[in-house]
Amino acid sequence: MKSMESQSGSVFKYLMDSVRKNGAGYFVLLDPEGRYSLRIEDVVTSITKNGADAILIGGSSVRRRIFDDFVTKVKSNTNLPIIVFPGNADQLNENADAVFFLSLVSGRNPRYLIEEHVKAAPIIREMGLETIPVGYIIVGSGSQTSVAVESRTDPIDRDDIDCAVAHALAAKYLGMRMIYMDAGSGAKLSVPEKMIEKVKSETGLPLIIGGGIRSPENASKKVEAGADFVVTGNMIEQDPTLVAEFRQAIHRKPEN
Ligand code: 1GP
Repeated sequence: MKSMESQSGSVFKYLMDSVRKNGAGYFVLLDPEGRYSLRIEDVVTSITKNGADAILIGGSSVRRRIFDDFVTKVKSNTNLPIIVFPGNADQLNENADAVFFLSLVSGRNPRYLIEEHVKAAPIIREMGLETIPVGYIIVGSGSQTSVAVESRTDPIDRDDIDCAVAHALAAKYLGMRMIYMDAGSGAKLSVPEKMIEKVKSETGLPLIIGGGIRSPENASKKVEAGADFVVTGNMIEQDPTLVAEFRQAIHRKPEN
């Protein structure tokens, strides 16, 4: 079991400090079942060298053994914080530094609103993992994505900004500390800037944006609209050296 210090919010504090320092933070998502252009050890070394702020690990349906082996490999090749972005309660590992305790608030599937959480809670306590409560909102992206299929939920209409705001506010009032709006891995269309602007201004919560972000320019637009963190997955699977360009586009000094 980890020390009490690791349970008191040190990863969350690190994330907020990096936003204060750089204007916004950059997460790389690694899927244990991803198709990488290099050995995973080399991918992780490159991500670390090129300066992402944290590594997220997760996938819609990864099994426990594959997940555990993958986290162990990533951990032994980086000093960046590793945050679990779990598809289910099997995706937990004590080598991680924190877990996004996600509630899929855009859906109406009890499994992802509370059931997996009840399964995961005693395991998380035993591992001593820091939990970061996150309201997870899937946004329509022009075609079906695996997260919508796996979770058996409908995404929020990408033009319905009021609906996104209502869901994000509900997550805030339930006590969640961050909002993650995700168009889904490999999405054709990323989360619209107008939706980002409004959700950020109406909730004031730290906002993570991911799904279908294929260029540093697009990542930069998300930050200008109000994203505190941008996530890329697929692009880095294909070419980990792109981390440096994405980081430069996302990191910017705050005005004061
Ligand atoms: C998916 O937001 C992440 O949950 C990352 O998406 O793989 O499209 O970058 P991409």
